[in-house]
Amino acid sequence: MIFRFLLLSLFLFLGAKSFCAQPNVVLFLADDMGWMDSGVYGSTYYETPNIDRFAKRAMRFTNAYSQPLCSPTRASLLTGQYSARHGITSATGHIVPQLAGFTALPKTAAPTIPMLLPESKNFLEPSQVTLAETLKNAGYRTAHIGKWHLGLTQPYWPEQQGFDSAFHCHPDPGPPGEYFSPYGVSPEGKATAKNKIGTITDGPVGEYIVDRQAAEAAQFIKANKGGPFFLNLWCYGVHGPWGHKEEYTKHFAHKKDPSGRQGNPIMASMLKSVDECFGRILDELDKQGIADHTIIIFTSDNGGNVHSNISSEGKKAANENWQRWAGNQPPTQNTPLRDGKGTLYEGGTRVPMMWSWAGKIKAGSKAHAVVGPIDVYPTVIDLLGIAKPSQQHFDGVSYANVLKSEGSLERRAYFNYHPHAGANRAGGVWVREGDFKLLRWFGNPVTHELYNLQNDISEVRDLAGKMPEKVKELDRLIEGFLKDTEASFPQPNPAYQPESKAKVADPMAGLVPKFCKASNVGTALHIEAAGRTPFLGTAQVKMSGPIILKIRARSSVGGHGKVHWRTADQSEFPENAQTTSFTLKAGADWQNIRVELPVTGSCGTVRLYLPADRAPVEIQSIDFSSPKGESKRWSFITP
Ligand SMILES: [Ca+2]
Repeated sequence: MIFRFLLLSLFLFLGAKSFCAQPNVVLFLADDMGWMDSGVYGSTYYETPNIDRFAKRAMRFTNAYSQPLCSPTRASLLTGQYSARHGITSATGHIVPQLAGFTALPKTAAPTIPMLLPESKNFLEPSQVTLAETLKNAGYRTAHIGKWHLGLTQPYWPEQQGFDSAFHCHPDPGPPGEYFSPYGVSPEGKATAKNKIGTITDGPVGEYIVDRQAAEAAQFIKANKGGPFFLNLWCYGVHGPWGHKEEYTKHFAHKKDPSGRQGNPIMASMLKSVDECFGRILDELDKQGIADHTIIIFTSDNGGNVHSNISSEGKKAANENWQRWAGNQPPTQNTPLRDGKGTLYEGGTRVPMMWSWAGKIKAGSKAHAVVGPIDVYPTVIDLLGIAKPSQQHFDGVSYANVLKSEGSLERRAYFNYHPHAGANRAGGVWVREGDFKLLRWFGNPVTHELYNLQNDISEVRDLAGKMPEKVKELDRLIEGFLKDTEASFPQPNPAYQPESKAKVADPMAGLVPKFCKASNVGTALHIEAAGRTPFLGTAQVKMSGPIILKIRARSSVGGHGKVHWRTADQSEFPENAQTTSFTLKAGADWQNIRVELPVTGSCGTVRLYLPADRAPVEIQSIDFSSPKGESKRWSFITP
């Protein structure tokens, strides 16, 4: 009798304990999935039924941000800090970690380099008290599954940052085995490009790593259904080397996007796999009866990739497959957002973000608060009633009140920092306050762009010239941000010596006007036609293709222009070949025109034909760049 009484007490005690157990947390992070890359966010091409059904039980954010690249976002999610503070400012989490005491900003640079440029930290500092550590200290079982990208060597692995178990491998900008088993990961040794080291084990031949991630996650959920647990699933899709299931790809190859925006069947196939992985996690939570007792977060680590694989140059084997299915298409299109991954424009930083928690977060709701990866950690622990670890500095704030529909997020401004833009280019930082976004480009001199995202989400109307007071006001916020985070931001190189004074004095150096008159008026270059086919010629675009040309121009009547090139080994411009056209719209606003030049091999001479036959064309800048980081830029704005 006493025994039965004790047993009953024990049962009641355990029952009460499991009833009171903290809710579980699932953080699902997609790789390189853009803001427009799911049905619920507006894609009419990709098929994401699981993400879409999740939205029906979640709160969906319309103004959620990431950093422009993966490692910085990942570090911000786990630390609650801006990249300017944690120091991982670029996608360098797979590179050999720096030695202790390294400083991000060099003290000197060669006289040919105009700016001192900071170096990204290649690892997450072990002294950071991560979200995983805080949850583990609160009694959670913690698992990391997938891409880590926050440190190449063992001292910087997830097991050292609060994860009880981890399924991962290094180096890890992408998955092992080109997405398919055998993955060829060794448990021990030195990680190199050819030698993957980590805890990922082979599955059946041909197993797809994203499916395996789902299986690992389901197993973890089942094993820890009594909770509480933290599942950190960082999906390998949709990133290079673009391994995809051809049976899915075939389906999308026959599909047309009714909106005409997207149409890459490889991306669509890979997104379908990511969606299935997420769906399998939702199903497992349902199956174990714990879905309502789990906070689920879905987001991405940076904006959609619009620059990879746009020509057949480069990795031949990968590209043959890419070419077969996707031609010269980039992975995705972020329209209406400008640009993509790796840039500070909205296409690079605005991402999907959804949260669900049954009974606490209103199902099928939408939030417009400006939030980012820095806020996830403080928000999660606030929802769970776990105290902030006192030794951790937080830049992010909790928006639990937004999630619980109890209030709004009281934060004046949100920042995004990316001090890298290719070799010899300094990158920038932006601040968002309300609808306004000010970009500050590091350089000598510093330049600005100002947009009102409320009516210009595509960032085509730069208001910096029209609203100098607003620029000043927001730039003061940026100044405060750089100081507060102790950012190592680019500085003018005191040793810089321009090659020759003449080159500095003449912003047109290297540009030859033909059939036109070009005059530099200090704020722009004015091109007036003096013949039928006015163009600017240059032999200074000495870089290998593919090349991106960016022109900032305007014209009162607009029209069509084109770019014609010959390569270094061609003596003539090929007739009716090697041209790409572009459109300059009529109007008084400055337009940022982006032209992709599928140059094969090394570029020789370029002719930039301008629609100046009916009215002058004004140009503020011309900027050629290659994915390798080479660049040639002309700016006609006098500092
Ligand atoms: Ca990424």
